[in-house]
Amino acid sequence: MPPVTFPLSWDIFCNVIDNYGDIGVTWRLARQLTHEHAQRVRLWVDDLHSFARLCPGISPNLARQDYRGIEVLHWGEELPADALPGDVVLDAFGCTLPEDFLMAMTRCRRAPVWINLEYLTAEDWVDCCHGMVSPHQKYDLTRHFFFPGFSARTGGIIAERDIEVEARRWQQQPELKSEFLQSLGLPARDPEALYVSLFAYENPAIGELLRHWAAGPQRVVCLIPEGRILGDVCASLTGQPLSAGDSYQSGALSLHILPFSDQDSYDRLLWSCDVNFVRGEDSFVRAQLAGKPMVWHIYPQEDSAHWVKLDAFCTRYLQGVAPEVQQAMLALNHAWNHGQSIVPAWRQFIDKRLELEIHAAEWPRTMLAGGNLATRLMDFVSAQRPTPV
Ligand code: TRH
Repeated sequence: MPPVTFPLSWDIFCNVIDNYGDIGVTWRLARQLTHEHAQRVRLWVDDLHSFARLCPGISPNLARQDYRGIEVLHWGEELPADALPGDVVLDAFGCTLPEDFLMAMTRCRRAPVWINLEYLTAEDWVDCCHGMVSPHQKYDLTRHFFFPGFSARTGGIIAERDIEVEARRWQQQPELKSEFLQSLGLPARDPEALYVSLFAYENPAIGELLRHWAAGPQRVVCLIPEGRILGDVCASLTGQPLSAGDSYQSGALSLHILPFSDQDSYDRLLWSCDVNFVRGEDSFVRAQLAGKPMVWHIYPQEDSAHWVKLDAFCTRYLQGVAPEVQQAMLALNHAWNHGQSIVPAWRQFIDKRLELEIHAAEWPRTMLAGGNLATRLMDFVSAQRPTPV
């Protein structure tokens, strides 16, 4: 199918459930469709305050604003009267489209391509479910399920066209890393230290890990963006509350609390570290794109479905890697997600750091072999809507 060569108009709907993953992914997609595929994007977001945290240029109190070529609308109770659906309507992560908007979709001369963007998983079943359709029960509309994933038969992984090149360029220039750290008010990079970024949910294992790092002998610089792990961090140190700008030194450990930054700066943080602890969905993908060893705090689900997802990812990620290296990665990810027995698992992981580094540096190419998510989405839309109206 030839690629779409004309700009389509897109409506992307994002309901921020909690945390930053939903808005993180939709904002990234909106940017990519606009800047790399010349599409016209309207992004509807129900919580602009969360949005503004990872994109400080957004004004949380405006009903409508243009930012970096994207029209951002506050998705409130009532839709603006002139909200006519675009050529493509995408609801992210199963959010429910407003009834008025659905009705407006039925009135379009040509029904919009309607896509539900699902959460990312490495499980095999997505190969069969990607692209499935579901007719609307009430209206003459068809919804398509678009599953991100790691295989050629899925919707792929969200990643900007040049992200690998940018990350490598950054990592090959130690002075860029040092300048970046200094821009955060931190000392220039210590070439002897291990740099660890740590973005995670609450986790009782953090105290044990910090004490282990403090005991040395390896110097560790631990950089923690403000977030849910801070309570456990401060409980395990002095008990005093911690906030952005605070630092703590104990033995071989230097710990710094960073302000929550915009997405691009967060990438630079990941590119500047040797090991990245990440969580959820989007930071998990960014750590893979950074090409460095990583530890994933998966978003916990009530029915424990996250364990299956964690293992499915590890199996896919570690294909072709020596068994003892696989074991090291698996053990640390399990220990971190269980919130216990972290030190033996950390030791094992660090022991295999070189092998894990080599693998992590190769992984982005494997993962993006069939094209990134935005490219596959454009192809998908082309297939549904091959000619301009
Ligand atoms: O915030 P999260 O825990 O989001 C989660 C997951 O998406 C999960 O799948 C979903 O079900 C749940 O929310 C509701 O983690 P995630 O996905 O990594 O999103 C964090 C976003 O914040 C990501 O886009 C990176 C960005 N970020 C910054 O921009 N600056 C920062 O300083 C940090 C730490 C993160």
